[in-house]
Formats: sequence, structure tokens, C-alpha cells
Amino acid sequence: MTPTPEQTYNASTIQVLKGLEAVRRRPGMYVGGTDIKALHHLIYEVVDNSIDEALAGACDRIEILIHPDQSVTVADNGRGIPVDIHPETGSSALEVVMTTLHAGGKFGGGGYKVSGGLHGVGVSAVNALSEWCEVEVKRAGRVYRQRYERGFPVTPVEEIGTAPHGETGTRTTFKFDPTIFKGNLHYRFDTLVQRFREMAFVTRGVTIHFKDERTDREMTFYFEGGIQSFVRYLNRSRQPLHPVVHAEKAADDIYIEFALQYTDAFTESVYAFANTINTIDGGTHLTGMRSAITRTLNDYARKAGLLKDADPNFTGDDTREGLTAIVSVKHPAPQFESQTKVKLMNPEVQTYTAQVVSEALGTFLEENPSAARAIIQKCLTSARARTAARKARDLVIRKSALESLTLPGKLADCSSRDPQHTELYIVEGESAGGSAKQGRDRHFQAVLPLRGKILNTERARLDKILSNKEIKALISALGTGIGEDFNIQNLRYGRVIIMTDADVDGSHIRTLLLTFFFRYMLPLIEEGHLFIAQPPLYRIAHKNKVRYAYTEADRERILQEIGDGAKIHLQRYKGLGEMNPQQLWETTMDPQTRTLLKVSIDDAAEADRVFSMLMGSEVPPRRRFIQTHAREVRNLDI
Ligand code: 0RA
Repeated sequence: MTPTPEQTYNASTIQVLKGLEAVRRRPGMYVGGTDIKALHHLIYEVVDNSIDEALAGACDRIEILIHPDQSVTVADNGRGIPVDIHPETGSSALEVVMTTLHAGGKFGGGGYKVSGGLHGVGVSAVNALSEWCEVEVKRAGRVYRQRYERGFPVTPVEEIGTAPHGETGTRTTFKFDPTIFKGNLHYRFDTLVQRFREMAFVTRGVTIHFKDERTDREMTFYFEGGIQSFVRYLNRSRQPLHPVVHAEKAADDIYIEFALQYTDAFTESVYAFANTINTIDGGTHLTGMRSAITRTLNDYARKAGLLKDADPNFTGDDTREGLTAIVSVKHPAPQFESQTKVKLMNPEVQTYTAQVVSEALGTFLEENPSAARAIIQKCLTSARARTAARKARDLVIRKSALESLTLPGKLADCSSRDPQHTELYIVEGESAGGSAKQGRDRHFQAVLPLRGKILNTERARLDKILSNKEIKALISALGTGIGEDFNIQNLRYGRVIIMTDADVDGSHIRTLLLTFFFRYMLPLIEEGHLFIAQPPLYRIAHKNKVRYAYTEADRERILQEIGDGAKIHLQRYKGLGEMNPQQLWETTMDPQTRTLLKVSIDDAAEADRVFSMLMGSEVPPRRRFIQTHAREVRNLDI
């Protein structure tokens, strides 16, 4: 970051250099790291600024382009970043915004300004972490431009033309600095689409157009109904019990909006946003909404005589089954728990949100008695199911305590008792289970075969799932207990490895197992104990040499390397059962040669959506999902 020779050092230049240098030295403090996630944050940070313009009512179109060289353009039709000379520094406001930390919202004053930026550092941090960056501003009939390299201005703010009448806006193009974001990093279309969709939902009326020029995929989001559309979208494969309940209100500069709808599903899908940011750890807005829902439903059920004197109140859990809800708040001074954990802390938000939700939901119930009855019925059923589940679970736990000496009969245990080294292979099907038992290293590898069909726990409630024989065997084998009683200390195997066929059924079973672990043994995933085995797709024999291909690309590469088409014997494995014990060991179980995918919950919300879609009642979306994803084993990053 060396200034050009003709530039003189004055106090403010030195200040700027210090700021930008700080960002480059400790990117973690500003964008959360230097990995793929942080890379996406760069885009979000820039788009957040355009969203701010939309929230201020000054912009209704945002365009995001990923260019083939992975530079990114974000363009909006907002007011345009001011370019006039800033009195304190003597430089253009644009330059100050682009080069000074925290300068994002300090210009133009007046009006109600919501700052979306997750880390609040603004676009200058993105500039500092970019190999180069160019900003073009259309304002007052003219077009201005400035270029920066690693955050430092390399041109003055230049007037480069005239803007068509009345057109204003800001266009930022930046290329991340590969000396900071190291490795072969690529923006992920699906991750970005998800985020832009959310942004469009919570910023009603704004059009977000996203184009990936690397692949020519593009998508446009515009939701006239805002978060009401969001709820309908989330429930697209569920059966709703009533129309969406929705309300919005502004009080003391705090804007609150919520939308909710119950469906016949058993899961909860609730999302909370603060200044358009998905606050995945929730916070006061979420607590306010949840407590208001429970209180309002209890009040109504008592008054309507649907809860009798002898009945206990609904618990929070009882009112969450089948609930899809969004709460979105816009706050001029949001407080977050920390830089990376996304949780809203402002205490006043809880009271305000609770008021808005109680009032609107209370009125809805009064005015729609049949919808009200359906909702209360749902709560009553889930309260009963919960009692039944608790009993079933206690039974499983008590029994598994009793049976702790008698591990499930089908388990082929290992001899080592040291969880640091032991592994449990959960294998689909008896025949693959047999091969795995013979092929394994019995010193540290245990095998539990599961019968595929029995695991079909779709739409099953907790009590049903827990009374399933296969699941019981799994729980006993792991030794940890489940749900609230889960205790990782008792885990009998350091690695729990799901090994299923690379076909549609295998993918289905894997998802069902992941569902089970996700819902009842979450710490197992969080603490990195859960893995997916990667069996090969092909066996390629040539002369007396055998090689295995784990992906289609592998296969092509190997075939090309051999080149000698006539003498190649290519076998496609349709299932694990086609491999003999020795082959299964070499390709999939031998720690020296195998590949394991660690299951992580990077985006728990997305995982939940996928799970509940797969568990949902309507068949078409589920089939579609399984068909499209069945072959993407390697990309399964839930
Ligand atoms: C400062 C003041 C004003 C707008 C902006 C910044 C602004 C920043 C960005 C970043 C991306 N797009 C943007 N659009 C606007 C208010 C200017 C006024 O009052 O005219």
C-alpha cells in the first residue's frame, strides 16, 4: 500500500493508511477470516450498502454480477455516494467513504439510517482487501469514477461523463486480493442466491438481479409481499392451516414486522432478521415473538374453553410444532452479541416485538375462529405427542441403561475401548454389513448394519422414531443418550461414519440418518464426530493394475491417463454389496487410503429446510430434491 510519489503524506493520509493496513493485517477482525465464508462477506458488505439505500426509500434495484475473473460488480439506483469535498479532510466524500473505516453512514445526515453491514465496517474494509476496486457514481447529472488498489486511491475522483436525466446510483467493482484470500477460492452461486433471496424478502419492493457470468446462471428476486411471501415460500411444500398472519409497526425509530403461518408439518421454521441480516443465533426479537405467540395462544385457548381448567398451559415447544414464522426488525443502532455470532441484543426490541405480535395474533384469532381452532388443535396434539415421546424416550434411556452390557446383537464391536481411536461404521444393508465386518480392522473399527427400509421415518414423530428398532440399536451402540439427555462424554466411538450406497436409496437413508443426528444428537455434529464414507463409483482394471474412481471427473482422468481403451475393464459399483471385503477395506475403510467427509452444520437453517422438506408430506418437491442431489455426494455440506 504505497502512495504514489506525487501524493504527499498529511495527517489524514496517514490515518487512512493506518486504517487500511489494520484491515489487511487482521482481516478476521473485519470480515471474519480469509476463507470462502469471508470472501462471501465481501459481497454482502457491499450489497448491504445498497440495501440501506433501499431501506431509506432511495433505491429499488440492485444488480450483482460475478465476472469470469471473479471480480464482482454491485450496482444500485440509489442516490449515489456523495462526491463533494469533505470539509475536514479536503478530499471527496467518495474517497473518504471508500478509504476510512466506519465512514459509511456519516454523510448526507438527516433521515433514518439503518446500517445493515454485519461488521459495521462498511465498504472500506472490502476496498482494503481488494487487489483493485473501482467505484462509479451517477449523481447530479454527472458520472464520477475513482480507482483503488489494495484500498489506496490510485486516481483522483474524476468526472468521466454525463448521466442521463434523473439517473443516480452507485456501481462498485472489486476483485478480492488473492494474497489475502489464499487457496483456490470460488464464490458459490447457491450460497449467494440464498442470501440475496432473503435480502429481497425482507426488503419488500426491491428487485435484486444476480448474474454469474462464470456459468451464465442468473436469478431475479422481487417480492411484493415481503416477509409474507417469505412464509409462503417456506411453506411451499407443506399444507397450511390458515392464511398468513402479518403485521408491521414502527415505534421510536424501531420498525418491526412479522409474519406467521401454521402448517401440518412437525418442525419449526422460524427466522429472525435484524436490519436484513439473518440473525441465526436469534436474540431479543425472536424471544419477543416466541413468548408472545405462546402467551397469546394460551390466553385464547383458555378463553375459548379449548384448554380446560385441569389442562396445563401450552409450553413454548407445544406452540412451535408446524410453525413457520419470520420476524424482521430495523433498528437505527443494533447491538450484536459479538462480531461473528449473529444475535441481536437490544433489550427494548423484545418488549416491542411481543406487543406487535400479541396484538396482531390476538385479533386474528378473534376474527378467524376456525383458523384459531385449527391452530389450538395442533398445539394440543403436539402437547400430547410430547408427553408420549417423553415416556418413550425415558423408556429407551432406561432400557439402554439396562442393556448397556448387552449391546445390540447386530453390532460387530471393536476390541479397543478408547474413543480417541475407535470408529463406528453405520452400514446400509445386511450384505454390505457382512463385507464391512470382514474387511474392517476389528481392533478399532465397529460395524452396525442397518436394514434400509425400516429407517423410513418420514413424517414420524419423535416417539415413533425412538421406538424404531434400528434407531434404538444405534442409540445403544453410541452410548450417549439423546435429546436433552445427550452426553458426549459417553460416546463410545470417536468417529461415527455413515456408509451408504451411491444411489437414490443410499442418499435417502443418509439424509434420514442425518435428520436423526441433527435433531437428537446435534453436539455429535457440532463437535466433529460425524462423517460420511466415500465409496468409489468405479473400478478400473488395466493389465494387472486396479484403480478406483470416486467421481466422474476421477474416472475421466484415469481413463485418459491409461489411454489404452481396448484393454480397460470398467465396472460401475451400484452398491457397496458389489465389493468384496478386501476391496471395501482398501477403497473406503482403510484410514491410509480412504476419504471421509466430515459433516458440519455450516448453515443450520438451510439444513433444517432440507430436512423438513425431505420429511414433508408432499411428495413432488422431495422426489425432485433426491433426484438432483443423489449424485452429488461430495458436495453434501450440510
Ligand atoms: C452516504 C450518503 C448518502 C448515500 C450513500 C452514502 C450511499 C452509499 C452507497 C453504497 C452503495 N450504494 C450507495 N448509495 C448511497 C446519502 C446521499 C444523499 O443524501 O443524497
